[in-house]
Amino acid sequence: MVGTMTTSAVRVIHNYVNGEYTETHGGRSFAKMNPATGEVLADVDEADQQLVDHAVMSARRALDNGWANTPVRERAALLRRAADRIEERFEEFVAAEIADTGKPITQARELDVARALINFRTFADVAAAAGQESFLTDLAGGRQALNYAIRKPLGVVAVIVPWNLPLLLLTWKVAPALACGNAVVVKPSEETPSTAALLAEVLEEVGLPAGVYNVVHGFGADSAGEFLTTHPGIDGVTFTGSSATGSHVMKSVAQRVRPVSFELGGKNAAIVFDDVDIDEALNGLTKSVFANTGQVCLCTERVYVQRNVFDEIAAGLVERAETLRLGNPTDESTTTGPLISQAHRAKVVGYFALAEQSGARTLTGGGIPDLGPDLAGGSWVEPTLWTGLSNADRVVREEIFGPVAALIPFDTEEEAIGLANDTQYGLAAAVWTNDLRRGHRVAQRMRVGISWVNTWFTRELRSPFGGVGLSGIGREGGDSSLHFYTQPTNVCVQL
Ligand code: TXE
Repeated sequence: MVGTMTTSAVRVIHNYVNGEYTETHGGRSFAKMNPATGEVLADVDEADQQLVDHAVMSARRALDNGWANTPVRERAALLRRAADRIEERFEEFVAAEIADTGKPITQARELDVARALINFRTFADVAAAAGQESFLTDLAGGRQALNYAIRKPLGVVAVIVPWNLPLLLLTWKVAPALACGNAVVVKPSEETPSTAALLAEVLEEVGLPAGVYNVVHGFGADSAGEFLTTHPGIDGVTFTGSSATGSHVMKSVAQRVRPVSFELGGKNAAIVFDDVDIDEALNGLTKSVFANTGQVCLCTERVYVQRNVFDEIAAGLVERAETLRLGNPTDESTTTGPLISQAHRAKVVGYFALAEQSGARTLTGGGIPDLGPDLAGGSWVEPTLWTGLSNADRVVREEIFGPVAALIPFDTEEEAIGLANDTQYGLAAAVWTNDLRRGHRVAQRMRVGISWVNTWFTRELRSPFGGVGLSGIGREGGDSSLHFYTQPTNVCVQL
C-alpha cells in the first residue's frame, strides 16, 4: 500500500508504523486544506493513543533487533542513498510541499527540498567522521588511567515539527537521529503531513529496517503530539515550534527527566548602520522580512535603522515589498505565497489592527490582497511595513510570523545594541555595515544563537544552531546534533 493515495482530487494520508501504512479503523481523520486556494487537499488519518503506543513499541523493537548496533558507515551509506532517492523523486517532494504550504515553487526547490538532500549528506559525513574523547589521567604513584567515552544512541526519539519548513526541519532532525543509531517517531504538523509521508516511502526504498522511522499524524493537545511527548517509552524529544508549546512539552517530559532540544520562536532584529551599502542591505532585508511570507523562525520583524539613512531604507524597502509577486505558487515568477491557514491569517491580521491602534503608520500593506477568484479562498495577506512603533509596543515584542516588520530609527551603536537585545527571544540577528570591526563587535554582542553580518539565512550545518531565552534550549547541528542524539558512557581503565 502506498502512503498517499488519490481518491478523486483528495488524497488519503495514512500513519506509517513499523513499516506499514496503517488505516484507522473507525478512527478519526481530518481535512488538510490547500492554503493558496482553500480547497480540501487531503484526508489525514489521526493517530490515537493506541497507534502512538504501537509506534513507540515498534521503534524500541527496531533498536533491539539490531539497528542501534549497526556500524556507523552502514548508517551513513543509507543516509546517502536516501539523499540520492529524494533527488530522484525531487519534483514529487516539491509538489507535496507546495500543496501543503502554498510556498512558491522556486523556494520549495531551492530551499526546502534542496536542504533535505544536504541534511542527509551532511549528517552522513559528520557521523562517519566523528571521533571520541579520550584522556590519559595521571594517578598517584606514577600510574595512569585511560578514560574514553563511547557514544550510544539516545534510543526512541520523538520528533515534533512545525509547518513552516516541513521537510527541511524534519530532515534536520531525522538525519542526525538515524545517523546516530536512534529510532524515531515523527509527528509532523497537522498543517503539513505530506512530505513526512513521502519520506517514509523513500526510507523504505533505501532499506531502512521497519520500525526505525514511524510517522503519526494529528494535532497537539489530546492528540498524537501529546500522546507522543507524554509517552513513557520515549528517550528524548526534539521539537521545533512555538515557545508556548515548547514550554508545555518540557513540563510533561520533565516528569520522566528526558533530554529535550527545542528550537522555538523569534522576534529577530536587523541593525542597519549608515555606512552600509544601501542596495545590499535592502536586498538582504527583503529576504529576511518576507521570505516564506515571513514564516521562518529566523525572519526579521524588527528593523533598527541609523537615523540619517532611515528614510532611504524605509522607501527602498517599501519599493521592494511592493514588487513582490503574490500568486499561484506553481508559477515560477511568484515570490510570495499565502500564510499557512485562515487561523494564522486571523492572528496576523489582528496585529495589523493592533499596529494601527498603537499609532503605527502603515507604509505599505496592512490588508488582504485581491488575487482573483481562483485564490480568493486562500489565506493571503499583504507584505506590510510600519513606522512609528517602539519597543514598548506589543507588535514589536510578540512573534507575529508573517510578512511584516517595524522600522525603528536609532542614533548610536550602543543604542542599537540595547534595542536589538531588548526582547525575551534570542534566536537570530543580522547586522548590516561596511565597517568590518563594527560588524564583528556588534554581532558578538547580540544575545542570540546566530548573528549574521551582511547576510541572512546563510547556514553552515556543522555549526551549533539554536536560541537563547524564549527561543529555545540546546543546540543542534554538527557535533551538537551528535551530542543530543547520543548518550556517552565513560569507560575508565587503569593502566
Ligand atoms: O505552533 P505549535 P502553531 C510560532 C508562530 C506561530 C505560532 C503558532 O508564532 O504563529 O507558533 O503556530 C505540535 N504536545 N511558530 O500553533 O503549536 C503541533 O501539532 C505535543 C514558530 O502551529 O508550536 C506541531 O506539530 N505537540 C515556529 C508542532 O507542535 C504539540 C514554527 C508546532 O505547533 C502540542 C511554527 C502538544 N501539547 C510556529 N501542541 C518556529 N520556531 O519555526 C502542538 N504540538
